[in-house]
Amino acid sequence: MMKFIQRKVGLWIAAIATLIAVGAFLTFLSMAQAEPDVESVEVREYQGEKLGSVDNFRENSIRGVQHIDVEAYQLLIDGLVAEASSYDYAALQSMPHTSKLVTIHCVEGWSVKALWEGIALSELLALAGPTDEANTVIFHAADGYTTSLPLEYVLERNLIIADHINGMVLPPANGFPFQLVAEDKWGYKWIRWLTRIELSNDPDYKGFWETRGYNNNGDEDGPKFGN
Ligand SMILES: Nc1nc2c(c(=O)[nH]1)N[C@H]1C(S)=C(S)[C@@H](COP(=O)(O)O)O[C@H]1N2
Ligand SMILES: [Mo]
Repeated sequence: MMKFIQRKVGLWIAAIATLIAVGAFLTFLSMAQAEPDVESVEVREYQGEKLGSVDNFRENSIRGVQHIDVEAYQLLIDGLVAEASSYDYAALQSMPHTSKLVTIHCVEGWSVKALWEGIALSELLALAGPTDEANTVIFHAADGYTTSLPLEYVLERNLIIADHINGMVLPPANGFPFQLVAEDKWGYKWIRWLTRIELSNDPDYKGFWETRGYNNNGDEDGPKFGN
């Protein structure tokens, strides 16, 4: 009798051990076969240069992080242009992209060096055709934020609107779907959650922080306040 029970227990243990082994093997197989999710892995070094991280940004948005519905998203280009136009996210993704290593400096004292990838504004503006009077680009965002830059600066420096940072799709906190990479300008010129690019003939237009005392040129090596 004792022997019989021992044999039965032994068989059960063998069966359970087999099940566990098979389970572990199947789990291993599925993990080994899973495609690595490239888009969610942040690049932290580029051509030998250390990059900052999306975790280094300090969230100080005027209305908190915006969550944009990519299906409904439209980027409007209007104002002093030959033809106003708007593009959905898929159309913008199919446009040529370029990369730039640029550091963003906030007037509050922090900075982050990152690899930005996106669409050259010169491309988008060429499609719209700014009129001869246009000299200023006013940017509008989903949270009501605005800022502006001289058209000449935008074209000469070949500014991009980024949809990727450090090899990842821009996270919501960083302005998904697009953040302006306003190189050499203070962080308040780097508008996030961009929805509209308006061509204007008003070089004195002042955006959200500019109307609250921040310098309208916004040059990193210039004054932070006043004009
Ligand atoms: N739409 C929008 N864009 C914005 C802002 C904002 O509040 N709303 N803040 C600006 C400021 S002051 C900075 S420094 C940069 C980066 O801000 P973050 O650190 O909160 O990402 O985004 C800029 N773009
Ligand atoms: Mo800022």
